[in-house]
Formats: sequence, C-alpha cells, structure tokens
Amino acid sequence: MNTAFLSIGTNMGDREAYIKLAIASLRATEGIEAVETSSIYETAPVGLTDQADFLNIVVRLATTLDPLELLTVCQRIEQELGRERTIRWGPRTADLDILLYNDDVIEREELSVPHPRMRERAFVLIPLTELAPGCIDPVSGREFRDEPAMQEGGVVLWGAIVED
Ligand code: A4P
Ligand code: MG
Repeated sequence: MNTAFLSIGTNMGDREAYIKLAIASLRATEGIEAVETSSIYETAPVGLTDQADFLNIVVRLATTLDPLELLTVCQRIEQELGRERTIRWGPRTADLDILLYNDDVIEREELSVPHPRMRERAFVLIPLTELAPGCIDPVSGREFRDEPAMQEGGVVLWGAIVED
C-alpha cells in the first residue's frame, strides 16, 4: 500500500459542496482504500490574486494506484466537477494536485512530485501539517512545518468536513 497526499482547492460556486463531492469521488475510486481529511481552510488567492477566496483541504490516501494512475483520477474528478481549464492559476470549481507520493521524487513532463510549489504555499502547508505534523520533504529532508511560508497568513480555519 502507498501513501499519497493531495491538495484540493476550489473558489467557485458552492465551494464546500465541491470539496465534499471530490472526497466522495476519491472514496468511490477503485484502488483508493482510505481517505483521511484535514480541516477546511479559507485562503486568500495566491498567484492570480484578483479572484475569490478559496477553500483548501489536504487529504491523505492509502492507495494501490501508481502516481500516474492517481494523476488520471485527479483529472477525472476535476472534469466531473466541471472545471473549466481556461486561465492558469485562475478560478476553478476544483483543482486536485498530488503533493506527495510515499517518499518518491518524480520529475516527468506531466507530473512533478513533491509538488514544486507546495513549500511556498501556506494553503498547502497548514492543512498538510495538521494531518501529518512531522511530515518530511523527501527532497530537503526538512519538516514541512519548519518552512517559512507556514507563517505567511491568509489561511483561516473555516470548518471541519461534516460527513453526510
Ligand atoms: N502536474 C505536474 N505535477 C503535478 C502534480 N504534482 N499534481 C501537471 C497534479 N498535476 C501536476 O495543471 C497543469 C498540469 O500540471 C497538469 O496537466 C499536470 O499534468 P492544471 O491543474 O491543469 O493547471 P492549474 O492548476 O491551473 O495549474 P497548476 O500549475 O496546477 O496551478 P497550481 O500551482 O496548483 O495553482 N490560491 C489559493 N489560496 N488556493 C489554491 O488552491 N491554487 C492555485 C493553482 C493558485 N492559487 C491558489 C490555489
Ligand atoms: Mg493543478
């Protein structure tokens, strides 16, 4: 069994509903055996800042899927949730990124793991270290909770996932 962490972000429409649908869809996927979730955080947009606030969450998966199969699952769920891929870093109903896959370091055209921008993003680091406090960056060997971006702000606890 493999351990993977995903980041889920959404800033359009009924944001909580999209997060719940994404999680339900992961749970229903063959080869994903367990899904644990962080709390939900409301986060100021990073990159393209002139857009609505996001809800962000990190999930931990136990999975038999390999990294590329998992990427395909992420893209399938983004499509199910009606994401329009028009503007890079722009508004989205759901963006699912692979943060970590075991301690693997993957550099392929279609997949970089650890996610190349995760260390600079409080909206990833805060939910990640809530779920896995001692989690270590396989590239640097450092704990993610020691990253300076943890102190950046713009990330506010919004609520727990309420299971329907
Ligand atoms: N790709 C490469 N590595 C990965 C990976 N580890 N996980 C490739 C997922 N995909 C990966 O992504 C473009 C391509 O990245 C994919 O085809 C895949 O093969 P995309 O999802 O189509 O495009 P995108 O999401 O618009 O771009 P990108 O680069 O993924 O955006 P980011 O960097 O994820 O930024 N602010 C807040 N507060 N909260 C957010 O969630 N999200 C973004 C998106 C910007 N600002 C945000 C948030
Ligand atoms: Mg993405």
